[in-house]
Amino acid sequence: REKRHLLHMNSDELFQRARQTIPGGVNSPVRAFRSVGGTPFFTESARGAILTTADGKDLIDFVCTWGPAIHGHNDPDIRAAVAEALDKGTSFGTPGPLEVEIAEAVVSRVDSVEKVRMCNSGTEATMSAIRLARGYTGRDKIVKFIGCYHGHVDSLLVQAGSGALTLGKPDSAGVPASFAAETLLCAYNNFEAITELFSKYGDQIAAIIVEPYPANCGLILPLEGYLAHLRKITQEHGSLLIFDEVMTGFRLAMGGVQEREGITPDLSAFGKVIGGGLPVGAFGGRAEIMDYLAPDGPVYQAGTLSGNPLAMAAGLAALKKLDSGVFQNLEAAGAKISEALRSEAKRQGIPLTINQAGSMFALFFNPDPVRSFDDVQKSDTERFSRFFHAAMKEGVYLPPSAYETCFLSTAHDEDTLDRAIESLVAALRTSA
Ligand code: KE4
Repeated sequence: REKRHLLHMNSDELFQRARQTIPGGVNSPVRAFRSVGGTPFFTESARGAILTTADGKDLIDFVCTWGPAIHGHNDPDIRAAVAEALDKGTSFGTPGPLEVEIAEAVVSRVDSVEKVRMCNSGTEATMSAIRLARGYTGRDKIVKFIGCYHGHVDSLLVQAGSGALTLGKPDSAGVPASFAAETLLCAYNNFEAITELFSKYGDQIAAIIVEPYPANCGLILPLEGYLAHLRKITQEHGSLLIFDEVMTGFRLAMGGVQEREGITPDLSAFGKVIGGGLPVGAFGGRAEIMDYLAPDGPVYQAGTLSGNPLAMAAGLAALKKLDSGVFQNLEAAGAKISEALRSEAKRQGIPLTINQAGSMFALFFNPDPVRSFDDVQKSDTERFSRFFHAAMKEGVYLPPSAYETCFLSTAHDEDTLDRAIESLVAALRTSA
């Protein structure tokens, strides 16, 4: 009776109930709608580009579960692959053939990756990558950029983006000052600042970790030559360059941003798409560095469910469905919706800047170009909140924070996109 009852509650009832046993009523802060206000809706089911809420509403989804659903929700091929794996059991705690298959699938798609290790989230991937960089170089300092978010790793929750930024507390409680002291902060897209940082600390810096296209403070694109500058300066000082491609990997190109920009990082972190909707993270790079990992090397890293067959089956199915046509279609869809909204905002005299790359785009209520975290901060987040709720009324679910990025999937077909554009244009007008 209890369970049946839960399934028939509406979102408000579920949220009140959830808050009694789950902190904030959510299992991840950004889902709580704190930054846009109101109470979150609960999702009952999802298919293609549509989320069906516990209130029986269908929403066109531009969050795509924060990236994984590049083929849309409930993709039949991914579902079939998981069902097939399920028949054989769920987790063996021993190596299995699917792990070899997905490792080879990653290595064959990302030039900079010679060896890769699976884990269970993007956070584990970045946490492991920085531990490996410290073990490999024997150095302690890590450089991250203000506004970038790499998961809830203690030493990276310093001036982080995403939920940390949304909550207005970029630095998390519970992180000892001694941990944060090993993290050096820098402004993204500022050539001099990173050069100066390295001239001061270069020989202590194990690595730079960077979202090559920062997507946890809205979406920011690199200035011409900036990523090459990071590559050069790390090489000059014997530090590693870690690309956090948890969001962009296998989404913005088969080989992610490193393929788009022609930059070879030393290590990369992956997640989201590579799990096909199940919990997966991964990190990889040159064999010479990856071989420092236990059991061969001195850097310990582990995970009970790392490489579990269900998640590997989902991830493999998602990777196998990716081809150049998918990326071309997603690029065209991203450009189409961005262009449509830019021209409508212009027509309505609304100060709206949209940064877009492939199937990712971010909306800033800001009359000027947004190329740095400082520019992001000048955007009107209050207006974003009004727009978010107006879009919801029109049946479109945008990320519930101005510090996130919108995602498209291959399920956002022509008709869905046109309906979404119509709704968002109406929402621009009603939220003026
Ligand atoms: P997870 O541990 O949440 O799987 O991945 C952490 C992570 C690492 N690196 C980047 C670039 C990321 O964007 C993320 C997670 N992204 C957020 C969305 N901004 C996940 C959503 C959430 O926190 O609920």
